[in-house]
Formats: sequence, structure tokens, C-alpha cells
Amino acid sequence: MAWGDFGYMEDGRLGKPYDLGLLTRLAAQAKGKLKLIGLAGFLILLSTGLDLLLPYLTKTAIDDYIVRQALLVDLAKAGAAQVKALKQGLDRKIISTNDPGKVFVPEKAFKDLDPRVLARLRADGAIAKEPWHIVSSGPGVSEVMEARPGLFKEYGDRVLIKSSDLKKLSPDNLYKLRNSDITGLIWLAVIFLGACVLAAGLGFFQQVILERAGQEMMFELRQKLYAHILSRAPSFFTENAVGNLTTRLTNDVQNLNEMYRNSIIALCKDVVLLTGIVVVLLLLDVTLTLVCLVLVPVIAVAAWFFARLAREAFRALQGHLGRINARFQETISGISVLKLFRAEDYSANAFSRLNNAYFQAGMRQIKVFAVFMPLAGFFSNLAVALIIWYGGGQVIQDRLSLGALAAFLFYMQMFFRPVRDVAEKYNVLQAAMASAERIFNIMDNQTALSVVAKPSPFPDKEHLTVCFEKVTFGYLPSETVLQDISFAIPAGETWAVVGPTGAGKTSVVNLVLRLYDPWQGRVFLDGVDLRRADPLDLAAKVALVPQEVFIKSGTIKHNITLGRERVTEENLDMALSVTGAGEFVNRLEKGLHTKVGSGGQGLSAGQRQLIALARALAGDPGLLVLDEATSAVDPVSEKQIQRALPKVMQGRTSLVVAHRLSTVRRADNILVMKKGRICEQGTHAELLKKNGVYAGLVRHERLRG
Ligand code: TTP
Ligand code: MG
Repeated sequence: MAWGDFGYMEDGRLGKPYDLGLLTRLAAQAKGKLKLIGLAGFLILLSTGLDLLLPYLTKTAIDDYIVRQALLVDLAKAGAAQVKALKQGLDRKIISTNDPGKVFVPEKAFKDLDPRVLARLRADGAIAKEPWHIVSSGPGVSEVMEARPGLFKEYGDRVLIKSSDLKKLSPDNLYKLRNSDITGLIWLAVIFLGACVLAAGLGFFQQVILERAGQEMMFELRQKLYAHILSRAPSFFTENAVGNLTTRLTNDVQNLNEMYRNSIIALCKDVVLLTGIVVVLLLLDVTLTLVCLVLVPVIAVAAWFFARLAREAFRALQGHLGRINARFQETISGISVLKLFRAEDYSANAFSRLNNAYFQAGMRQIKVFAVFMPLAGFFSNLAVALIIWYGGGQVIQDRLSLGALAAFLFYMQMFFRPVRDVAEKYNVLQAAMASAERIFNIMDNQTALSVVAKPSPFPDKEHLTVCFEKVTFGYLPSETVLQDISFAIPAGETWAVVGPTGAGKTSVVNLVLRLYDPWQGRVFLDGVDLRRADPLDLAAKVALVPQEVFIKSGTIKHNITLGRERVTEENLDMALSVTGAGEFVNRLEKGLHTKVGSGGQGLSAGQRQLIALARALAGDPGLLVLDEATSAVDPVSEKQIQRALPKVMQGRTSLVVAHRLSTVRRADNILVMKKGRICEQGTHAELLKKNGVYAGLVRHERLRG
């Protein structure tokens, strides 16, 4: 992954990668996946082992098959101590000649010698410069030896030829001579290829297993979050904007996955690989390893410095992106107002400023990376230079084999790859920690209305009574919306609530449906305190036609049934015909199966209201609550709904917030609300006679005919 594509954060905040509390909670998420993760970890170990094997195979190819040289040592020129050390130290590796004073020593054996002994031997001129090739035994060897007898020396089962004399052999003979070396190389190449194929195979399984574990965790987390968010009380949704909640469920969860995949697992793999490399290098050559490791502190400081710069740049970028997102969301949701006032240009200008800031922040981040990436490359090349300088010198002095040098170069390249992207992983980790914090914030939100362990069932009756007992309530602690409300609706009656805007009519409705709990007092439905009722029972008994109709995208049928089991085909037909919604639905080409857009695109305001009425009725509720069910409707639809209402309410207890005099007049009782209190109540006639607030409303045509 390149940089920065971690989704957006509305506040541009980054988490602390070392927040232990968060890490523990995240680890708890992975609990069920331990087997999968363990299996993947094992595969990672295996494939890392294979990665480490490849340079070693290269070394073997060079040292054992390509370069097989020995040097002649004149023991007569060496001191007694050196001879002893040579004989004891190399023992069986030495090839004795016919002359007891002279021995051949394979080049790669010299490095096993104490460097001081080696230096002394060189200083004394005991080691000849001329290299000899050690012929490996093979079927064609004796044939070649017979053809060119003068070139070869035979000591026991070992045959040697001056390396410079190899050129004198015909290509054919050279091939015969080195036949077994070539076979060895072919075998090594096959093993190399096999290791590569195996590593690729392991990589596949490891990837699939890890991804599976990751995707499963994300799936479960999304599921949990969704259920949790849905079960919050309405106040939660006033505090948390939809856009932010959407980000929680999508981007933030994705960030966690990114962290898990690109950071934690990769980090573990890197640690295993780096440790493995250092161990193998130390085994190959301690001093050269230490020379290379001199660079590590320098790189560590550079990486730390870079991580800080990158963090700042990344945070700025995320902040700007968040602002763009928020701005765009707001603009689109208010698009009709924007168009109405022709404010597109103004909005475009504002957007262009945000966009420009985002662009600048992006450029800053790119610059930071543009410095670090070549720098990391530079260090990697510097390590190569060190190996060539110091290691090359060691090879010349026979303290290091050529194969080991090649392996060193190979390993160093491997070493720097993870170092290069450590800063990037750090970024992912930070973004993810911020996401985790926000997700857990939501998970910790306890605003859901309490549900008792053993809810009291409602009596199984068709009509319900509603009773408010000294209810006081508000949305914000500082503001009381309903003050000491008490009333009782007998079963089967229709009561109306009227009052000026903001009086608290919708708030009363909200309490009947237990969208909120009152601060003081109690709300009863058929004698059951709503706090003790089963929420599902309540939903089955009460239906609301809200002030603002909500239509979800899908078919009309689904909009009416909302997937509720108790909405039978029979109930559906009844609801359609009683409300009159069936008339317009039948006129549609696809009838009930017509698709509508979210927000009710494709439906008129009146049709939406009819659907909301049908939806309420289809559940056959014992209590029907209408909140200004005809408020947003044209006169024709209004008439239609007005006609439907008496039929809809027949045989049910209903509570109707209304501004229609015809509806109100029919009510068995009218509650008149003002500033959160019930100021009058009675029938239409009684209230008119009283000549109070209600009579005033009627007189001023606040209630229309
Ligand atoms: P409502 O109960 O909505 O008033 P209303 O239904 O009588 O008004 P209208 O005729 O316009 O529909 O509001 C009473 C007070 O409570 C008002 O000051 C706004 C406030 N309120 C909230 O703070 N949050 C809410 O979710 C609601 C519904 C109201
Ligand atoms: Mg209202």
C-alpha cells in the first residue's frame, strides 16, 4: 500500500501506538481467531526460514561447486608453532602431497585458522600465490587425465590442477572434468527453485488464512457495532452525526483490518526475518556482521525522525480530508436549499479552499516520503559498499570465502527491505489506534433505555388504555419540555392533542412509544409501566404515524411490512384498503412491488403519508398514535386521508396530534397543551363553552375546518 489511504478521520487525530489499554481490547477481539493466527504464524516462520535459506544456497554454490581452489603451503618456511596450529586446526581438510614438507590447503579452510597464524604464514612467505583447482571425482576425470597427463597432480584420492592450466583444456575436456560440479550446481538450482515454489505456496496459504481471520474479525466487529448503534436511545443520534457513525462502521473498521494486516503481522514477520538474518550473518562472519550493524543506530535515528515528520504530515492530511468529507456531506444533504438560493458558487469557492489545503498537505507528505525513501536506499547501498570494502578485503586475505561475501550482499538487501517501510507501518498503526479508540467510544456508550430482565406482558386485549402519571421530561438536562403531565385514555377512545408549535405534543408521543424515559413520573400502557415492558411487545401493540414520514429504499410492500412477521397478507390488504393507499398503489405499473428511493423519491408527500398510515395499520396495533398525519399533504390527499382516518381509528384506542378541526371535533376528549403543560381538556363543545385557549385556537383558525 502507498501512503495515506487509510480512510478519513473527522478530527485528524492519531492514536498512540503504545496505548496498552486499547491494545488489550483489540487483542480480545482476536480471541476467537487464535488458532487461525497461530497457524499463519507458523507458516510465516516456515517461509521466513526458506527466505533465509536462499542466500545460503548461493554461498554453497559458489564455495563448493564454482570456486574449488587450494593453495600450496611450504611447511619448511613456516615456524613450528604455525605448522602445529595448521595441522591441528585444519587436520583433515589438508591435502598431503608426496613431499611431507608441502601441503595443499583448500582456500575456504583458511578462515578456520587463527587470523594471527594466517598472517604469520603469509609474512613468512609460506603460502604460495598460485591457486590450484581441486578436481572433484567423477566418471570422466581419469579420461581427461590420461589425455593431458602433464597438467594433473594426484595425491591419494585427490587430484589437483593449476587453476591457470584449466584454460589449456579443450571445452569438452573441461566439461568432463567439472561434470560433477555442474551436476551439483544443477541440483542446487533445483533446490533453490523448489524453495522458491514452496515459499510461494506457503505465502499463498498464509495470506489466505490471515485474510480470513482478519475479515472474520471485521465482520464480527461490524455486526456488533451495527447492533450496538441500532439499540442506542434516540439522544445518541442527536449527539452523533450520521456521517461519523458511518465512518465508525466502515472506515474505522477497515483501519483496524489494515493495522492487523499491514502492521502487526508484517511487524512480527519483520522481527523474525531481521533476527534470522543477524543470526545467520553472525554464523557466517562475526566481524563483517558487526561492521554492517554499525549502520543500524544511524538508520534507527533516521527512521525515528522520519516517523515523526510523517506522523505530522499524515495527521494534517487526515484533518483536511475529514473537513472535505464533512463539508461535502453537509452540502449534499442541503442541496435543495443551496439550489434554491443559487449558492453553488459560494459553496464551490469554500470547497476549493478546503481542497487546496488538502492538496498542500498531500504535497508535504509526499516530500517527507521523497526524502526518506532514497535515504533508506542510500543506507542500504552504503551497507553494500561496506561489505565490498571490508568483506572484499577479507576475501583477498582468505579470511572470508567468496560465497560468504555473496551471501552477505544478498542478506543485506533483505535486511533493508523491512527497515524501509517501518515508518509507514507506524503510520498505519497510529491511524488504526485512533480508529480503535473511536470504535470503543461507541461501544462504551450506554445510552440505551434499560430493559428489565423479566418484562411484564401486556394483557391480551384489543383496546389499550394509556396513562401518564405526573410526567416531567426534557431532552437536555437544562430544559424541561413537559411539566407534570397526567391524563388517562380509556380503552377504545380517541383523544386529540392540540396546541401551538413547540408545546410538546410530539414529546408526549415520544414518551408513549418509549423512545425516551420520563425524568419523573410514569407512563402506563394497560397498567404496565413502560419501563417494565418488553420493547418488542410494545412495538407490536403501538403504532405511530410520525410527523416526518420515513421511507426506505426498496419496494412499497417492504416499506409497509418492514419485515415484521405479524404483518400477514390479510392485514396488509386490510391496511391498503382502509387507508386508501391501495388505490394509488394499484395504479402503479408494478403495484406493491414498485421500487422507491430512500427518502421516498418517486412518491408524493401525500402518498408517503398514506404509506405511513398503512404501515401503522398493517401491524394491527391496539393503540394508534398519529402525529400530524396530514401536515405535509396537499388538499386532495388530505381529504383522502381524512376520509380514511375514522376507519383507521375505529375499534382502536388512538391518540391524535391534529390541527384538523374535523378530526379534533370527533375526538372523545381533547388535551390542549401550552408550554409543556396541559392547560385545558374536554370535548369540543365543552372547550368552546369554556372560551379559553382552545376556543382561541379555533377562533384564530389555528385549527382549520
Ligand atoms: P415538540 O414536542 O416537538 O413540540 P410540538 O410537537 O408541540 O411542536 P410542533 O407542533 O411544531 O410539532 O417540541 C417541544 C420542545 O422540545 C421544543 O422546544 C423542541 C424540543 N425538542 C427537542 O429538543 N428534541 C426533540 O427530539 C423534540 C421532538 C423536541
Ligand atoms: Mg410535533
